Amino acid sequence: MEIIRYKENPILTVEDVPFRVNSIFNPGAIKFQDEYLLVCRVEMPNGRSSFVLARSKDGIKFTVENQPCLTPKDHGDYSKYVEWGIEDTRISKIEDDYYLTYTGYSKYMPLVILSVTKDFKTYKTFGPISVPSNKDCVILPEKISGFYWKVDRPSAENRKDIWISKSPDLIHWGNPQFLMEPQSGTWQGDKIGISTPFIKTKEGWLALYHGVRGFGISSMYKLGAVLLDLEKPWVVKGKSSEPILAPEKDYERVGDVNNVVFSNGWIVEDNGSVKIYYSGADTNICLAETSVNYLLSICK
Ligand code: BMA
Repeated sequence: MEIIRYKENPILTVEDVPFRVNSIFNPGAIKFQDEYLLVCRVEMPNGRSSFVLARSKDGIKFTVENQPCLTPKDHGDYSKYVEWGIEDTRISKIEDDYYLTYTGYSKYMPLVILSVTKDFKTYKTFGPISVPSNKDCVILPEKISGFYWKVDRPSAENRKDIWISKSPDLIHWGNPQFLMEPQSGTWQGDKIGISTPFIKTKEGWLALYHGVRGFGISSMYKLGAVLLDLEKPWVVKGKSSEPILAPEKDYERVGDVNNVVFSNGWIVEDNGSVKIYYSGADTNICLAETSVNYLLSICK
């Protein structure tokens, strides 16, 4: 199975949100108890983002809750790092806890915030786990060689590469190592970032990443797949040479930011099929289906 868009995309738009927002997009995704959960980014009328939970029994038809589940104001002493909003969470289940890594945006520029929940009702924040500028952070779901591992995208001068670092406790991170860089003159020529959390497969850690190519004042966001070594996650075993999903449909081409497909959440089913939740043009939430086997085949 290649990538198949759900025929009734988008599955969520502003019309499905029971309070006033400019847009709903870029959700983290997880199965929790007997439900599919999306922790969606909602851009509020003032242009700053918060998160709201959407629930579903089938992974397709979602109901958005009546109020945000996490806002910049919930960040206590760390509020100054999220004053301009919280964006694009990734969710990693580690033992019995769900860790959210997301962008905190403020005058200090984007950095990575870590929060944790057990029940998607109450959240505890640990504040920043990076200095600015950094975003697109995903924590691997288990310890490897005795450490936790995070993959993120620091910006240094004009470089936008993906790096990996490790931690004994999820709070203190070190030993950063370079992982991947943009490929000049291709669909991923200007910047890249990890999109979804990593799925453990027999062949390695599998994730989607986004590649960006600028065209004058605009740019195009597409998705590819990458495979990291299981025991040595600082080794890239393979990646797709071509994008697996690119802006083609009207709902991906036209919106608040044109020509964007962006994902930070997916769910693997027991039969190896994968539901990719993604957003078109920073304006909606869409669904596409594929399989672990297909993604592995294109990473070779
Ligand atoms: C990235 C992030 C995403 C957004 C994407 C396309 O830098 O800010 O939130 O979806 O750009 O605009």
